[in-house]
Amino acid sequence: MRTQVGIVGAGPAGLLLSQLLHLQGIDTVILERRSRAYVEGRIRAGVLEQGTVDLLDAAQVGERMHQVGLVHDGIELSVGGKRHRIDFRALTGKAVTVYGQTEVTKDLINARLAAGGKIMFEAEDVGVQGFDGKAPKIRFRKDGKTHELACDFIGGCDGFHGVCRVTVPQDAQTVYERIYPFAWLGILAETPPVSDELIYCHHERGFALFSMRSPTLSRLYIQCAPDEHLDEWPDERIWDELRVRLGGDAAGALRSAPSLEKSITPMRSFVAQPMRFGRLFLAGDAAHIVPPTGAKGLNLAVADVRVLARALAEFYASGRSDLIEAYSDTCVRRVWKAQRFSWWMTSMLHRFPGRNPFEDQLQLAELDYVTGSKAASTALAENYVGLPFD
Ligand code: FAS
Ligand code: PHB
Repeated sequence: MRTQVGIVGAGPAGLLLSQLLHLQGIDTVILERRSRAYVEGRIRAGVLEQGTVDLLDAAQVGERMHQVGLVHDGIELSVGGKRHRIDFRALTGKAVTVYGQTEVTKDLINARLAAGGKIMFEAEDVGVQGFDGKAPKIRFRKDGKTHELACDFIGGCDGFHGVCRVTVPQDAQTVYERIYPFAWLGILAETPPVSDELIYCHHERGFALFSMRSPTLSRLYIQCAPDEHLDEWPDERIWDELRVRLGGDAAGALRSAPSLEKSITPMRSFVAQPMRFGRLFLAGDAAHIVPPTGAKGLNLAVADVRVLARALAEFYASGRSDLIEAYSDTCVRRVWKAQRFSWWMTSMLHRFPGRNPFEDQLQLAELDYVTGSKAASTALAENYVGLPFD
C-alpha cells in the first residue's frame, strides 16, 4: 500500500489533518486501533476557540456545529458561592462555541468517508519506521494479516498513549511534565444546565465545573483525589457535592438525573519536544497534554494541525520545506502559552492537598484580583477565547 501522508490515530488531530490535506488534493490513509463506534462514543472536550471554529469551517465540516453549537460570550467564576462573570465579548470582541468533541469527531469521520477517505479502524500493532530516512513506513495488522503502508510523511496523531512518540529515541526529545495531586470526576446527564454559560467554581471542598453539551444535556465535573474509584461515587453523592460547591440560588435550581457517562480523568501537564523527527510529525495529545481547566486540549490539537497541513500542502505544491522545518518551533510556542494558561487556571481554582493558610490567602487574592480587575480578566478572556495565530 502507498499514500502520501500516513496518519496514526482517528482523533480530532488525525481526522482534521486528513480532511485539510484532502481539500488540497493530497492523499492520506488513517490507521486507528479502535472501532468507529468506540471513537465516536468517547466523551471529551466541549469548548471550541473561535480559531478552531474557523478552521472546521475551512475544512467544510462546520455546518452542524453552527446548527447545534452554543455560542458563549463569557464564563462565570464562582468563589465560595459568589459568582463573577468574565465578559469575553466586551473584553476581547470574541466568543467560544460549546460543541462536543464527540460531535466534531462524527462530523469529520462522515466527511472523510463521504469523500472516499481511507480510515482503517481496528488496525492492530501499528508500528512506524524509516521516518529518519526518505521512505517512512507504517506496519499494522488488520483481519489477521500484516500490512505495510509506504508514505512520504507520517502524522503522529495517536494521542498520549500512542506508539509514535514512544518510537522516537528518548535522547532525541526533551520531556517536561507536571502531575497534579487531584483528578476530575466527570458526568454527563440529561438535565438542563443551571446557567446559560459555564461556571468554574472555587470552593473549600474543591473545584467544580458546570458545563453543557446542549440546552438539555449537562456536563459536570468535580475535583477528587487521583486514586478514587467510581464505585465510591454513586450519582446521589455527586449531585450533593455539586450543590455544595455551587452554592447560592443556582444550587437549588440544579436538577439531578441519572448519569449517562461517568469517568475520572487524571490531571497532568506534559510536553515532549521537538514535535518533528525527520518525516514524522507529532500533533495534539501525542506531543502535549494540558489539564482541562483551560479548555485547551482539543484546541491545541487543531492548532498543530493547522500548521502541519499548511506546511505539507506547501511542500507538495512548491517543494518548499521551510514551513516543514519550522513546524515544531511554531507549534511549541503556542503549546507553552496554553500550558501556562492551563496551569494557571488549575492552580487558581483547585484545592491542593497539604497547602498552608498562606497559600489559601494567595489563591483567594488571585481570584479577587482576576474578578475585580479589567486588566486581569482581559488576560483570562484573551487566553480562553484563543490567542491569535502567529
Ligand atoms: P486523541 O487521543 O483524541 O486521539 C488519538 C487517537 O489515536 C485515538 O482515537 C486512539 O484510539 C488512537 N491511537 C492511539 N494509539 C494508537 C495506535 N497505537 N495505533 C492506532 N491508533 C492509535 N479537553 C478539554 O478541553 N476538555 C475536557 O473535558 C477534556 N476531557 C478529556 C478527557 C480525557 C479522558 C482525555 C484523554 C482528554 C480530554 N481532553 C479534554 C483533552 C482532549 O480533548 C484531547 O486534547 C484531544 O482528544 C486531543 O486530540 P488528539 O490529539 O487527536 O488525540
Ligand atoms: C467540557 O465541557 O467538557 C469542558 C469545558 C470546559 C473545560 C473543560 C471541559 O475547561
